[in-house]
Amino acid sequence: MRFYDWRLKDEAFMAEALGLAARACGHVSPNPMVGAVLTKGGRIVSRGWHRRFGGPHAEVEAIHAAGRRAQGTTLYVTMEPCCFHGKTPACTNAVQSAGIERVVAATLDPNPRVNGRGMRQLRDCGIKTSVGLLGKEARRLNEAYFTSLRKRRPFVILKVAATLDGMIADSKGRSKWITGPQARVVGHGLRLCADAIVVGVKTVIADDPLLTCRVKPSKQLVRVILDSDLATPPGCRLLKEPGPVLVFTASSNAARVERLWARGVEVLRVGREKSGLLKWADVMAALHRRQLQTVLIEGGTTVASSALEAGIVDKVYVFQSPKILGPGKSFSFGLAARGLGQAIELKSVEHRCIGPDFLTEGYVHRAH
Ligand code: AOF
Ligand code: ZN
Repeated sequence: MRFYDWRLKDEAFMAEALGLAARACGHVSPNPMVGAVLTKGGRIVSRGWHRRFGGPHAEVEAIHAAGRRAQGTTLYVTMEPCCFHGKTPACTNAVQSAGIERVVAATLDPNPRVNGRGMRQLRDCGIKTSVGLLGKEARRLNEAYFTSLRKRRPFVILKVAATLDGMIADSKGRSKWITGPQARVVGHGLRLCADAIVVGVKTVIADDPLLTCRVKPSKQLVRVILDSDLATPPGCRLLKEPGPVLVFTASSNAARVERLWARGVEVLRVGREKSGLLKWADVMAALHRRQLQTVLIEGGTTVASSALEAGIVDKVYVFQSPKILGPGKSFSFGLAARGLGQAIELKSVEHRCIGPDFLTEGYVHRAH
């Protein structure tokens, strides 16, 4: 019974650390979100989290907040302390000099410069260690970081706002507005946690979107347009908005490239599939090289269905409004016909009601 009590406390402290870590969503990439809690005698002494890229790490924040009270504490941290000097000094040294007695980490750090060495170093200097408490939750929180380091590609989220019959626009291409304002706010929140947002040129022409993150505290995403023939209008609104824009193309039309360069756009050439569409693998490789870990695809039809068909989507968010539209543009229109046995079946599915709308969230590939 006593053991059971401790286990519950352990979990509560780690859950607290995970909550702290999540506060940094959108502000630390390509670093992971990390939270830390120092405890003594079953009580929290101090808290910390990695707040911004280049800033102090979670453990250091917690140690700093505790001051001399860090002596003899247990550290609950959502990822193994780092053991190398990057932009900031190694956390293992800080943990050791603060006199921390025990370190409980939710996961190891997949960064090859750490990857178990942090915990080993702590053990070697007599600190009690354990790894794995709420590990699944911690891996899920940093799913983009783990995917980027382990699979050497970005973590890809597809976001769709559709009617009950799966339409993302009417037959004339109009998509404003399918879901209600509350669902749109949640959809916008996805941009906060993303590093890049991807749309097709048809969406740029039809909707003239800004593709910015307008929830607070806001941040700049890299805006990406897939534009085989360089049809992006140089006068479109998103080019007037500050922040990086990447245009992927298969065209070598120098005049069009220069017109976009003049607007501060970076134009990158990639290969074409037999279908004529740009090669997703090339696009993903380029985004990975830029350390963009979370890539949010916002459609339309060609982009959404070709991404699903290419198997590059990790997670899907479908916001569904209770409307039946009849023939329009369905987000899966470009998928090859398949039998029910071959349908793309989401895993670890969660559902939420948002005002009158309904959100289905799930993973295309095996979840954590
Ligand atoms: C930790 N605690 O809070 C975070 C860690 O350049 P730096 O010094 O900021 O180091 C970045 C690396 O540190 C990052 O790639 C990852 O391996 C680790 N992140 N480690 O001990 C933290 N954010
Ligand atoms: Zn560190």
